[in-house]
Amino acid sequence: MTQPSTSEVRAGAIDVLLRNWRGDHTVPASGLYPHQWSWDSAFIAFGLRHVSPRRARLELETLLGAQWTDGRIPQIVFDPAKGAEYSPGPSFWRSSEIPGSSAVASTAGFVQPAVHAWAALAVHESDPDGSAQARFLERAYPRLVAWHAYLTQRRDRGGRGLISVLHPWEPGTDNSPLWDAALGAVPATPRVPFDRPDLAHAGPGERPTDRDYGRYYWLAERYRDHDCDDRDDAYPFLMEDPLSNALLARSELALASIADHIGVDPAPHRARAADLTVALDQLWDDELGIHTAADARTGELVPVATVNGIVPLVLPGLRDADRLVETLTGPGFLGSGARLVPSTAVTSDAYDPRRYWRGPAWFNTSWLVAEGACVQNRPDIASALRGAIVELAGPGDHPEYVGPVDGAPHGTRRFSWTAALVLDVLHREERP
Ligand code: 2M8
Repeated sequence: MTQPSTSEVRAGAIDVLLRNWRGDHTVPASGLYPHQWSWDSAFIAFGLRHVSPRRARLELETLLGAQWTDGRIPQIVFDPAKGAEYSPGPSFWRSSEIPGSSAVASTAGFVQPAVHAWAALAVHESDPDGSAQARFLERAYPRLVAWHAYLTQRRDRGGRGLISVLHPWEPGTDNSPLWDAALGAVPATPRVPFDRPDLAHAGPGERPTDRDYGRYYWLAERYRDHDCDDRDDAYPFLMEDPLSNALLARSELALASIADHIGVDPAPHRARAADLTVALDQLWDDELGIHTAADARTGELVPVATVNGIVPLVLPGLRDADRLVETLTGPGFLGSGARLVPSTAVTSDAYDPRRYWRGPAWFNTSWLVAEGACVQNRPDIASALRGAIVELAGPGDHPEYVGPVDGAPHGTRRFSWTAALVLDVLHREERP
């Protein structure tokens, strides 16, 4: 079979983004995910900026426009026309009844990782003149500051200088074995029965089980019924996630650059990024040679090696970076022959090459690890990962994720961040 040319690959990826565009945002995938998702939009913006910087700005502005008064950027901004097509949807969250929720959109109450400031800076850099004319950074900056303040002030539930996630949906790696032990303490029986429209778009062997979904719903009901107020002392799921903390720190560095651009003091952002980088040391598991999640109440580490623990490579000055690179290239991850980074180490008992976030490789986390490899002066690793991103996206028509070793496509197809990150990689390759 002949390999497609670079221009064919680019055209295929652009086509996905054009079809998934909904006028002021891009859906992650038209069937399975018919609304706007928070961190998806940030990754989409990294690619969309090479197609239309104006749309990339609008993508982020639509999301930032749905911010709550406490500063949170919601996990999902619902499209009212698609209400029943994803669950839990707007009728579950009833966000308009929650004090301080978005005044302009119906949204979920949870959040996702803070990649947005990093994406906003990248979008600006791809079209500085258009961005300046639109006063894009000036308008985004206060919202991004409020978003980070929400996380650092309201989500440091363990008091250890790290933010906590309140649900497996928040770190974006829903079904990762990192959450198994904590979820074990959550009842699997929410009060209201739930449906699974997701199973119409992906096989039950790939998505989380009904039992996991029962627990997801139980937590979401509890959070919603407390008006999404983070001060709920008996709430049973409070985890510190290395990926969420590392991306917040990386985005603080981006906020420092944005502050510089608009004539604001960048020093507090740099200081917060440095503090978070040091605080991440508490999540280092020396035996596994990787960062991992911890229970925010006890500080107890979850001894499982996952991609969440590799993402901290994106931070300059990370204490254990050399060992972490060894783990990345070792038998659990790229040393297994995997072309993209397995979501769970192939050597872990919890590894499953097909099921959601328990083994398969996602394009966004592999792209992040490639960024991290560059930060840690390993352009060889970055280049291999970026090559695999481009090669593995096409054959399954931009799959949501792939088998890490065989590259077989899984999940939904024509998935937006897969296409967007292909475009970003191609653009970097073109640069002198
Ligand atoms: C997946 O998560 C959603 C819930 O947010 C789901 O499973 O229904 C995850 O892969 C998450 O990281 C992603 O943002 C979302 C939409 O692509 O899908």
